[in-house]
Amino acid sequence: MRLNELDAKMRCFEISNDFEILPEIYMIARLDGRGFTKLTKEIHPYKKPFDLEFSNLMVETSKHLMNCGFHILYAYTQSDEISLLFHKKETAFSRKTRKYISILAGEASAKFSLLLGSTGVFDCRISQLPHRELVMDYFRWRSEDALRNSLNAYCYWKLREENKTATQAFDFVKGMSISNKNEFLFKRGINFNDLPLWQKRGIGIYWKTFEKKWINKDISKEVITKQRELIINQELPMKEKYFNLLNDIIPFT
Ligand SMILES: Nc1nc2c(ncn2[C@@H]2O[C@H](COP(=O)(O)OP(=O)(O)OP(=O)(O)O)[C@@H](O)[C@H]2O)c(=O)[nH]1
Ligand SMILES: [Mg+2]
Repeated sequence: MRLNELDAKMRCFEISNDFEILPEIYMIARLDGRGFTKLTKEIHPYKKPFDLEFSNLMVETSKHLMNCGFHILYAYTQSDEISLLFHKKETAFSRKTRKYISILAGEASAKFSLLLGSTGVFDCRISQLPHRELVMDYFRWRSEDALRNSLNAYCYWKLREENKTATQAFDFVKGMSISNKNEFLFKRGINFNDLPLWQKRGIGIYWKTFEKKWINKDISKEVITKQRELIINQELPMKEKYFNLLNDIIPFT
């Protein structure tokens, strides 16, 4: 059998499950650290429940993903996860999910591992959202998940400091209302309202375009070009204000 015949014969086994996301559908990839409970405890002990150094690694990894060949409008990171919103008109790799999932998981794992100095692996999944309101719901979902996890994590680690076992602490937190959790922390000197916003709401990363003046020596004239830079927002707003921010970031066409 000639090579081109063998190629045709074998290729179909590789691509039979290829799936291309329909045009105009919003795509959001979410990457999540694999086994980061162990990594943040045993391999690289980080401060509990939040460590700025760990968060910075997640931000740097998110920035890298926004610069690795896709048209990504917005990255959102909290805990060990990163969500990436693609431009609606993204056409890279004919919108094949296997390409997005494998490349992003690979890029995130490689970048994070280099920054960390040991292995840190990410999985990746993609949500396909048919309209803009669902994109807003998606980011509200992750933001509210961050807030709930933050309150729970502060309570959990306080209880562990007070010599409760992991199961006792977990069950105790599960049985408390939100106001009881706030009160529980307040009695122990933590005002949850005063904690840094990035710990409660996560961090948003998006592009800002600005004009730069420079001298073009060839024509001896000042010229203005448009450039872009990444904004790291560690004080994301909530509710309507968050939707307004997202509306500014996501083009309507
Ligand atoms: N110490 C510390 N741990 C963190 C920090 N941010 C995230 N983590 C930990 O990262 C883990 C993220 O949770 P999960 O993704 O559910 O747990 P996982 O072990 O990664 O499990 P899989 O994702 O299913 O592989 C939690 O255990 C958090 O405690 C941090 O700033 N400091
Ligand atoms: Mg994880």
